[in-house]
Amino acid sequence: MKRLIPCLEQDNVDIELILLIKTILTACKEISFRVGQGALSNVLGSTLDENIQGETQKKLDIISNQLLKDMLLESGKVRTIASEEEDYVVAATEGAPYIVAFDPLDGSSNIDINGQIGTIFTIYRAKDDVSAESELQFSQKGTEQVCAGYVLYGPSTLLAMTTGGPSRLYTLDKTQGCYLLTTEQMDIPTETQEFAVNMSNYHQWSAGFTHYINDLLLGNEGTRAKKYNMRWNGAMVGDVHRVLSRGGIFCYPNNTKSPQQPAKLRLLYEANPLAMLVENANGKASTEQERILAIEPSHIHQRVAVIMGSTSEVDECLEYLNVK
Ligand code: AHM
Ligand code: MG
Repeated sequence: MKRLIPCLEQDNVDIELILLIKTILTACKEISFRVGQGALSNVLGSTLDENIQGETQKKLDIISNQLLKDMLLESGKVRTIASEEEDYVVAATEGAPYIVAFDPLDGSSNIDINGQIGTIFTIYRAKDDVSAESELQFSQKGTEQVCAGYVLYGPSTLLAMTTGGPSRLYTLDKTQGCYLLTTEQMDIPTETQEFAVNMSNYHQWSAGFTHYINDLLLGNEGTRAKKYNMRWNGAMVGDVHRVLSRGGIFCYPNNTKSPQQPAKLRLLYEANPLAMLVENANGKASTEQERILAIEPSHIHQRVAVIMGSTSEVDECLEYLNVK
C-alpha cells in the first residue's frame, strides 16, 4: 500500500506544505493514542471551562487543542493558528507561508460514550499584507484552502484529505505508525436514500426545510420514488465520513426560533474543510442560500447552515428552500 508522502508528491504538493501536513498528522497520531487510552489515562469527562461559544470543554478537547497548537508553533511553517477552542487567533512564526485552523475534536459529546470523534483541519496561504496577530488572516473564502482534511478516531483511525485534487482516504497503520492509502479517490454517488439530520430540532426549522424532511419521511408513500433511511452520529465528522463513503445528505439547517444564532456549525473549522472534501469527491455543499466555499467570512467563529452530500439530493433540498 502507498504511503502518504508519495501520494502528496504525486499530487504535486510543495515540500513546505508536505512538512506542515506531516506535523498536523503527527499530532493526530498522538491524539488517536490518547483517545484510545480513554479512562485508563483519566482523559474522559469535562473540565470546568467553557469555550468562546459557551460550550463546556471536555478534557480531551483541551488536550487535543494543546497538542496541535504546540506542534504547529514549533513547526516554523505556520504564521497564524485558529482553533474552535481558542477565543482569538494565535500568532506563530513571522513570515511563515501558511495559516492553519482546526476543530481539535469534533463531536465532543461522543467522547465519553466511545463514539466517533475526529480532528478537522484546514490550511490556507498566509497573507503578507496582514499581521500574524490578526484574524483577518482567515478572511479568505473556502475556495482558497490549499488542504482540507479530518482524522476520524473510530474502530480504525482514518485520514480523509484533499490538497485540491481528489479526496483520498488513508488508514493509520498503528503497527508502523504511518498513514497508508486505502481509497485512491472518494466518490459520492449522485443519488441517495439516506439522510442525516437532528430530528429533535424539527420544530425549529423553516417551513421549506420541514416540508423537505416530511417528504423524505413519506418516501415512496408520498412524492418520492424511494424509501429513505436516517442516520445521526452526533459528530459531523462521522456523519460526513459516511456520506463520503457511500453517499447521503447531511443537514444542519438554521434554527428559525433563534434569530441571534440560527446556525450551529462553524464555517472555518467544520463547514469549509468538509465542503472542500465533499466537492472534491463529486458532491455538493451549500448553506440554505449559497455554496459554502464561496462565503466571504465575517469572523473566525462564524456559523453557517450546512447541507452537503449527494449532488441530486442537495439540489432537491435547495429547491424546497427556493434556492436556484
Ligand atoms: P463540537 O465541535 O463541539 O463537537 O460541535 C459540533 C457538533 C457536530 O459535530 C455535530 O454535527 C453537531 O455538533 C451535533 O449537534 P447536536 O447536538 O444537535 O446533535
Ligand atoms: Mg466541531
